[in-house]
Amino acid sequence: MKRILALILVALMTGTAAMAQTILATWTFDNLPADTSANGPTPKVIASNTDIGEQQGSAFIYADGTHGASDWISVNNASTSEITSFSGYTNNDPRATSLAGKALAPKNTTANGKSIVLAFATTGYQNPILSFVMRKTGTGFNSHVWEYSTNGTTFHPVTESYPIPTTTNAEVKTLDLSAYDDLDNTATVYLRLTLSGCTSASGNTRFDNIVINAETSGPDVTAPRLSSYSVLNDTHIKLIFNEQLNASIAQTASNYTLSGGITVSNVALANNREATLTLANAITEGSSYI
Ligand SMILES: [Ca+2]
Ligand SMILES: [Ca+2]
Repeated sequence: MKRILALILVALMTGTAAMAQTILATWTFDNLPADTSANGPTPKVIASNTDIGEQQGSAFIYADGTHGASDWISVNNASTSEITSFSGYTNNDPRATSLAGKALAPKNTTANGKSIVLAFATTGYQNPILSFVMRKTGTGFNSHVWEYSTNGTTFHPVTESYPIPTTTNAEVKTLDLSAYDDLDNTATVYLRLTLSGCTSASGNTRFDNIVINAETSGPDVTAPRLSSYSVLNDTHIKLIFNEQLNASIAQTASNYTLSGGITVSNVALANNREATLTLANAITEGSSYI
């Protein structure tokens, strides 16, 4: 058994460009009151879930006339009501145990042209993606216009869109906002949805399981660390790293140095984490290579 007591890798390796998605904020409306319930009317400011996401209880939906939103009429047991809740959905619920609970439901012809605003932070994150499940009644809002802002005052159009359902089935919708770099690493992002096309007082569109995902911001500047290594034979050493490697850098033999005059002639990379080095000169049993 050959031993290498210590191995110094003078390798500048950066992590792979593939970055994990993080849930920033979620609204699942588990117990959202309806406009006919004893604990109604439906609130016009709704905090994000406190059971999932980076921003628990600190991201908000506004329907109260602030932050660029319209002031929706929310009253109990009245035909003037423009916002309520209905039974919800499990589609797009990011929690380990999904719960249908309730769904937020803007309604009424009087609300045509009104807007709700989602406000959240992307500090330390980039490329936000919005997703949700929606269900439109036959006379519900058939036009959705999305805009974005970084100050809650000046809104810019989001040109991405999704087809409005032509049936009353629940459908999951996604709005990829990665192209709007103003929304990367920003203290407050405002997404505004303006609804129109409702054709009856009871016509409504239900929204549930609203999720904001994003990627970690900026390049990964922490170099991979060696987790373990094994000596396969006197000219081959296998190195296992703690994270994925940049393939082109990891496969460059000159990025690896060993002491004792040992040079690396070839690198074979497996699973982007395991580098098997072929040594130009054989290592000697019992010697130390530092
Ligand atoms: Ca729900
Ligand atoms: Ca971006």
